[in-house]
Amino acid sequence: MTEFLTALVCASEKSANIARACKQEETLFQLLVQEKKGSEKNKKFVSDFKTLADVLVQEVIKHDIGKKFPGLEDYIFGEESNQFTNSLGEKINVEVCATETETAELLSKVLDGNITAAKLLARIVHHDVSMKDPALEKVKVDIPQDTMAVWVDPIDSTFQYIKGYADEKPKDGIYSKGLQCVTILIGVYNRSSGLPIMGVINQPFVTRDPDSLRWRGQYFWGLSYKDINICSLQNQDANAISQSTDDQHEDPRWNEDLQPRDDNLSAVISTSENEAIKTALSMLRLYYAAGAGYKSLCAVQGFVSVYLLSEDTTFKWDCCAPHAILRSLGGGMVDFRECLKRIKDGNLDELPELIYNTPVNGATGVDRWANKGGLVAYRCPKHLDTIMNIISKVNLGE
Ligand code: 2IP
Ligand code: CA
Repeated sequence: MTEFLTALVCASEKSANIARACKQEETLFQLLVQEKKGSEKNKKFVSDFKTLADVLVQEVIKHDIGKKFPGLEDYIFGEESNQFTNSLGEKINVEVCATETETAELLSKVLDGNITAAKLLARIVHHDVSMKDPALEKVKVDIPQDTMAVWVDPIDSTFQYIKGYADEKPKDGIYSKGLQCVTILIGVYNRSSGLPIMGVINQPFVTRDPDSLRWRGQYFWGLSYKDINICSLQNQDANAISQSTDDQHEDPRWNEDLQPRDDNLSAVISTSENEAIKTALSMLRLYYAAGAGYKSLCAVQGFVSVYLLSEDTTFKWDCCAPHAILRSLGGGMVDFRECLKRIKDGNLDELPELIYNTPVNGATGVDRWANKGGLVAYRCPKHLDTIMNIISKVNLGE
């Protein structure tokens, strides 16, 4: 498993390089933006965009993982279709070709003949990223490849990516908008149970060097399989994992040091959240932030007790990776409406975790993979319980 998780992290790092490269050159970036239409479109937005970065990143992840783990490429699913239309109206299927030169030629068609930009991107696409992460090397778990499938969100918060605000100031570590809200999400789930197993969240834009104006990013990973729970944050947060490989069998669910220390409950929500929920949560420390992946990351990092969304505007690819990481930390991601119902019925013994292998009955297009009942992402089950109890007292006006 070391190899598999390392491959996911490497793919996310290569993807982050592509995301940063596409952003670096504003004129190039303008060429890349294309509006999504029809069933591809998220109904939440008046217009919904995909960028060449989204499409290329998704193809790179599919290609790199599929090459290392043959057979898995047919089980890697993503948000984007790989078709792109250039300004001449030509439809082009973006893919990683056998050689850098061929990829550059293909990309130059999408980039209206801009061969310099195409070559630059092709170089990154074909440049192998290697990784020295001692924590990753300790992950010795055997998971049969044919039980796994993957959800990819190549660029979450495309809107913030396109806007590209670089000078936002965080409040208690949380950015309400800006490039910091952009994430790349790769989540692995079990094909038959639909439960998440492992995930990588890559945040390509975290700090910017004031002289070179170049961005640096960071990544987080987690694995939760049978009784094994291991997460990149364990080393940073609490130094909880010792050098022995056997320690990965210690379940961090019981490690208090890994739980958010703040008893002062908090939540992060979308600015478009239902007013009744906003009012109910205003008794907590309440933050607003863009990006489903980024808000989940705030819960992963323990910046907030929960990320809560009452609407159906996130999808499987938004949640699988953060959900796996939260599970590895003793938390999870549940269906908001089902959770509310069970709490009202006094029956929250079993949590309604989100699952990733079942489409929404009768839905079409992207809505097939929507998280229909909304979601709550949490690290500490006790905090989830308290916050859901608060919400259960509120009339949501439905
Ligand atoms: C979006 C993105 C949005 C989010 C929406 C997601 O994914 O994360 O930011 O809305 O739910 O589906 P909000 O920021 O209001 O939470 P994408 O950018 O990949 O379409
Ligand atoms: Ca998304």
